[in-house]
Amino acid sequence: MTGELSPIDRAKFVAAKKAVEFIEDGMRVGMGTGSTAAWMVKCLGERVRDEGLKITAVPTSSRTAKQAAEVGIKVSTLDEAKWLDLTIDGADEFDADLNLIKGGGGAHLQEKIVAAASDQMLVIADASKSVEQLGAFPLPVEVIPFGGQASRRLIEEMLEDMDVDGRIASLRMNGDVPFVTDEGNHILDLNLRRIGNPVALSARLNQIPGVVENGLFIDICDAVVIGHGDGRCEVL
Ligand code: ABF
Repeated sequence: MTGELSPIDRAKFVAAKKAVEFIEDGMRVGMGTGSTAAWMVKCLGERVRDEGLKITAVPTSSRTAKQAAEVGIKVSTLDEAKWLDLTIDGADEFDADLNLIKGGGGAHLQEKIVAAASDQMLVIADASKSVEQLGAFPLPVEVIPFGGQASRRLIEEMLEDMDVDGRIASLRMNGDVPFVTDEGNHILDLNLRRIGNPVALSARLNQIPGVVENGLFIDICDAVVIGHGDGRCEVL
């Protein structure tokens, strides 16, 4: 299945394959979203099929639920599973403290709920996602559509007080219309360039009415499996 992989896909694949080795029979597992997580779903599907691995699997998006069904993984809801042993998900950026930016795929709300309801969260990523300081990747913020312009203004005003280098919030589009999340909300992408204090920023964002959840994952991730284009992987 990996014969002609590009270096970037090989990096994602080896990270995903390594992470799936941590899954044991009977575990309740959260399945992330994105192209790296898609490799994880594929590898997990193989273990279910070839080894008869029995798991309770909870997807973090409609996309992942669909892919899971395609590879023969029966999915449950988080409410059915109640609590999870392990969640494996991708990220847009991670730093040395294992803080993350997520949400480039627009699924960070469900991803954060699922990760927070897990004993352990394992991130899988290629090495390009490693950063000294978070913020080069635009920070996704999920907002309810009602009063979206006012929420955007309040966010930009709040950013004046924050230790960041950029302060522009852009409504994510899908062609000519706003991008809509699985929960029916919109996404504002904050072009911050550098986030000096992710803890403070995350708290301030989530205090703004209309903000549902931001893409900063602070103290949620337990380890990162980093894949490299030559097939090596390491655990941070
Ligand atoms: C999800 O997928 C998101 O939270 C993150 O934004 C994205 C990473 O995507 P990819 O693995 O395609 O880079 O985990």
